[in-house]
Formats: sequence, C-alpha cells, structure tokens
Amino acid sequence: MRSRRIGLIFSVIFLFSLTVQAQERPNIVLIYADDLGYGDLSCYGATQLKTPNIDRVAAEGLRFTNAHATSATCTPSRFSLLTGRYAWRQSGTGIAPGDAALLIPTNSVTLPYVLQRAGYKTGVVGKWHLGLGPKGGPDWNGEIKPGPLEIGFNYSFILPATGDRVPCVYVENHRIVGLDPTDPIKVSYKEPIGNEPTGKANPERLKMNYSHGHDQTIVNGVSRIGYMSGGQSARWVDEDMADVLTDQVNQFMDTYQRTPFFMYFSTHDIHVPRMPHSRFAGKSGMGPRGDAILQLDWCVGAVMKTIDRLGLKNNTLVIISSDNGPVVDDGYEDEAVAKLGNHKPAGPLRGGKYSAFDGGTRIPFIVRWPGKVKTGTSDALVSQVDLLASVTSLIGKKLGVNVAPDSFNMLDAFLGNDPKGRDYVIEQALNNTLSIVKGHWKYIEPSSGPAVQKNTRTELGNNAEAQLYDLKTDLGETKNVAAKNPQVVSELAAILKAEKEK
Ligand code: NG6
Ligand code: CA
Repeated sequence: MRSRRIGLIFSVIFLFSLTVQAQERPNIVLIYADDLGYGDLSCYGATQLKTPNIDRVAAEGLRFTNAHATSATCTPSRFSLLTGRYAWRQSGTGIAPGDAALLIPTNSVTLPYVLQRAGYKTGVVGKWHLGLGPKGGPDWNGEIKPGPLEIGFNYSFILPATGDRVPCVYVENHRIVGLDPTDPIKVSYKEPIGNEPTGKANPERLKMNYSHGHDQTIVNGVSRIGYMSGGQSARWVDEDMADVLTDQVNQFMDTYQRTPFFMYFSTHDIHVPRMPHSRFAGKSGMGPRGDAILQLDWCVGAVMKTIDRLGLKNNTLVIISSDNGPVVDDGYEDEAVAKLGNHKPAGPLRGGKYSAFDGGTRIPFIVRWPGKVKTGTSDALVSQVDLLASVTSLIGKKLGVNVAPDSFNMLDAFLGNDPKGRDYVIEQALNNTLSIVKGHWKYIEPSSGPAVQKNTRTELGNNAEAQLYDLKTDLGETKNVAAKNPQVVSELAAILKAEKEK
C-alpha cells in the first residue's frame, strides 16, 4: 500500500516535471525566406500585394522593426545564424558555389547541435548553401557528407546550394533523391561537361531568359550557374518546389509531434529563378517576384495549419525572417523590374541585397509563441546571430566559453520584455564592407568597392570616405553626417576595429 502511494507520488512528480519541461522546451519552427525585403510583406507596409498568412502570425506575435541578418548575402548570413559567429571572421564564407565543401567545421557548437543535445529532433528542409562534403567537394553519386547531419541535424532534405546553381537535385540526408545509378551525375563550375544544352548556346530552349550570368546548363527550361550532366531522373521541377518542401516540413512535424522538434524551413522563395506553381503564377499582378511572395505566404499558411492540426500552437515558437534584403533583377528576365509598380521591396530603407545600406541586412523578423511572446511591434536591436545564445538560454542550457562569440542572449528582447536589445550590431555587405549600427547611428567603413552594382542596379553603399547616418531622422541613409560628428565616427570606427581584432 505504502509503496503504491510512493509510486503515485513519483508519477505525479514525473508528470509535473514533464509538463514543466514541455513548457520550457517549445518546438521551434524557423521559416527562413530567401531575399525577402523589409517592405515585401503587407504587415511591413506593402500595399500592392497581401500576405495574410504571415500577417496573421505577426498579429499573434511580435514584429521587429530593427532586426538584422548579419550579411547582405545568403551564405554568410546562414553561417552566422547556425554558428553564432560573424561569417567575416572565417575566410571563404562568401556566396558559395554549388560544389563547395562544407563551410561549418563539424566540431562546431551549432544551433541544431545545442537543441539535439537537449533532446530535440532537428531537421532542415530547403536551401542549404553552406557547402557539402570534404575539401574538394562532395561525391554526388555516393554518400554526400559531411553536411547537415554532421553539424547537428537529425534529418535533412535540401537544395545543395541555391535554385539557380547546379546540381538541380534534392539531397535527402546523405543521398541525392531519385538518382538512377546508371545515369550518374557530374557537376563542374569550370567547364561544360557532356553535351547538355546551355543558356548561352541554346537560348531557344529557355522558358525564361537570363539577364546576367545564369547562362550555363539548362535544367527544366532554365539556365543556371554551373554545369551538370546526368541525373535526369533526380532533377527538380522548379514549379513544384514550394509544394515538395512544404510537404517535407509537414511530414517532419507529424513524425516528431511528441518530441520537441526544431525545424529550419529554409524556403527557396523568393530567390531566382522565380518559377511559382501555376496556382500562384500571374496572381500578384507584379510578375513572378510578386507571385513568389504569394507562394511563400501560402507555405507559411500550410505550416501553421499543420501546427494547429497537431495541437502544437501554444507549444511552438515560430520565427519568420529572411537571409538578406531584396533584389529585383537578380539575373533573369522575369518582369520583376517592369511590373514593380510602386512597390518598395526594401520599404523605407536604402539599398538591398548585396548592400552596406540597411536595405541589405535589416529584414522582416516575426516571433510568435502564444502566451509567451508579447504581441505587437518591437524596436529592439537584434540580430539573427543571437538566436543560438537566446535559444540555449530558453532551454535552460549554457554555452561554453568562446563558443558562438558573436551570439548574445537576447531572449528578453525576443519574448518582448526588453525594448532595447543589443548595444550594437555589425553588418556585412557583398564585398565585405562592414557597418555598425549603434543606437540611432549607422557607420559604414570607408571602402574601395563600387558604389553601384550595375546588373542588379543596387546601391552598394561603398564610399572611399567614412559614412555616418542618423537613422532616427534619416532612416533612408540619405545624408552623410560624418563630417559634422567626428567623435561619433571615431567611436564607432574604434568599436569596429576592436571587433575585427577579436
Ligand atoms: C550571385 C548571382 C545571383 C544570386 C547570388 C546569390 C550572378 C550574376 N548572380 O552571384 O543570381 O544567385 O549570387 O544569392 O550569378 S544568395 O541569396 O544565395 O546570396
Ligand atoms: Ca539570399
């Protein structure tokens, strides 16, 4: 009798601790869009198109106005997001070719690794773009590793690089999906292989012309960056990609609904080539770029529906953001320029993808966790590099010394309890020009890089002189006030110098 009572007490304690644990260990779903600008969503002020599903998440959560990707391009932003370290601290972390080796050392303490160690099931679906395989690149026809599974993910279903780079195949865990061994795949970023048609030689075969770059192997009527041959049965169909990826995300959440899980859904949208499904094609009136935003919004809605169906809404922390700012013509003639109308992809910000101006790195950032994250908007200064330290703190763990040195615990800001956030944040442009935002000041270091990228018509923000902008009165970075504020310039330049020397 006595032992039964003790048993009961233990079960109650055990159940109690399970509930407490469940509260402290929410599922985490990070939806990371590609090239989505600060002004591209209706909840961030866009009026020419509507993004009702993302807007709903924002209305139920917290919408940040001063959140930053660490870089104005993909690879370094993702490197920082997963490692808690600014990418410019490690050479070779610029935009990666599709046959690059894995850029994150396999002994790194990464965001998925921390969660995996704490009992989470961790998955990545979508764009990877952080390299795969050992030095020299992966063995596409064999086991493709190291990759996501070697840095903390339990499951991966990825595009090796980007939608516009070969190889145009999905990789599930260590293997290309649907590869026929009698039709092996070959990839080269140096010279054509086999006799596959290219955009340059066979423009008559294209569904959509390239505007700059992107004139190499044609896959699914679209010419890409890089050459590939073989692997016919494994090649993706761009128009189906959003459905294929969303399906993988939903299956993962279904499978692991009873364990805490972390899903990094790295969408292909709205990167080029913009080839939305026929359900979305022509629907925005803004050409494929606008249609891809509608498709992205649909993906978010579909994932939220699954979270609701599984009864996980209150125990799931949802984050929606983007890896860098917007670009209109990124290499294909997809009518993005002609049909832009009055839409401002970067909203009130100057520049865009590739740029040192804030349009390059200040991005949409939405956090929802019903009952835990306050609702409304937050002007706190936060960076995606902070997610690692903040999530570690959320689940009650500690990072070792020197681990994730640039990641700060901003949990209070992410929950909506701290309106201020970081003291300062560093931003990296395409050609590695660094900027620093501190309070209302933005300093861009002198740089010999070009002022404008001609093909994309992006103002890169490079200038041989130091630039200082007062973001409080001049969010659009139009008036360089460096000459009037020499002491602010030297203070910020000194912080940047010290950061570089760390
Ligand atoms: C550029 C590509 C651009 C895009 C970008 C990477 C050309 C001319 N331009 O080099 O189309 O692929 O790299 O984008 O090739 S990112 O979002 O993955 O950083
Ligand atoms: Ca990107």
